[in-house]
Amino acid sequence: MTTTTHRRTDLYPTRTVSEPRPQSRQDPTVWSTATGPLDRGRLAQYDSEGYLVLENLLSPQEVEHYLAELRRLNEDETLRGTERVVREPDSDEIRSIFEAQKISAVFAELIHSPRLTDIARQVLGSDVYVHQSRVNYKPAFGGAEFDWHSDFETWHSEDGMPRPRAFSISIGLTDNHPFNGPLMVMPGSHKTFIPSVGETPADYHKESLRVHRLTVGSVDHDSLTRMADQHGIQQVTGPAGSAVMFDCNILHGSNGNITPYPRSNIFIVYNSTENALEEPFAAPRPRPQYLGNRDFTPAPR
Ligand code: 6CS
Ligand code: FE
Repeated sequence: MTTTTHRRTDLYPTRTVSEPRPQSRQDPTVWSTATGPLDRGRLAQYDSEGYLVLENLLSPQEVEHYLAELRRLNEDETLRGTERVVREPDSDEIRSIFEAQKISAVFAELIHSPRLTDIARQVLGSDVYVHQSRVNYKPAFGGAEFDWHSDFETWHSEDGMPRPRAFSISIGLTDNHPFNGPLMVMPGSHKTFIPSVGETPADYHKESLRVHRLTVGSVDHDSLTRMADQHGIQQVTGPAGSAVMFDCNILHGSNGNITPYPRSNIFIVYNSTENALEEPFAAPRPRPQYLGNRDFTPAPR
């Protein structure tokens, strides 16, 4: 009797490799030429740079509405002890709250609104669903940095996302100044996949979401230096209500916040329903639902 061990194809091997040898992205950034909320020029810019600023996505009234909800969640004692809430590494302040669409009807309405999902369907060329959402508070007087990384490297390794057919929209609920830890990206870096060296420990997310320095899933310094030299580093700033969409594989990070001004954003990750999660490509078991959604029901149109 012959046994065939079915070994699936891993297009982006990482954490199981002995050295961080960069590879070219094997997939498009923009998956369709369909018309939609973004015109051809903006689509071309997003394809080339890997990110795009969406000015005034929210009106000042909407910003107030969502900021009030942000404050309500911050005060919600029932939430504080749950695994969805990640604290700052150096204080008891909240760093992130995950799966906002499940714990807040107010944010669920925004996260599922066609104003966002129409962009996602246009760029990803299919129906979409929410892979992950989080509110990152980056509080005043000490909100910690987020080390350089590729989201896709984590979502591929730990959530089983096959291809980079997903992107995030980060919406500023407070002003993102140059000085209070705004997102930084390396424009164009999304077209290179840089593997990380080092096996994923069990339940790694219990550590990785709140540390100053990533141990596993980090980008080695030689690769970071080469990519920064090649692509540059762009700070993404803007008033509350503005947003930025960025590809799942673009190298990004953000500095800490020692100013009196919080940098609080809501991040929403849309994945193509044709890129549904499988078993992790480099982790002992899938991460919990609130980090890697496994209900692939398409977002309503
Ligand atoms: O592990 C994750 O899914 C999260 N970690 C980072 C640093 N960015 C993406 C996501 O929020
Ligand atoms: Fe990230």
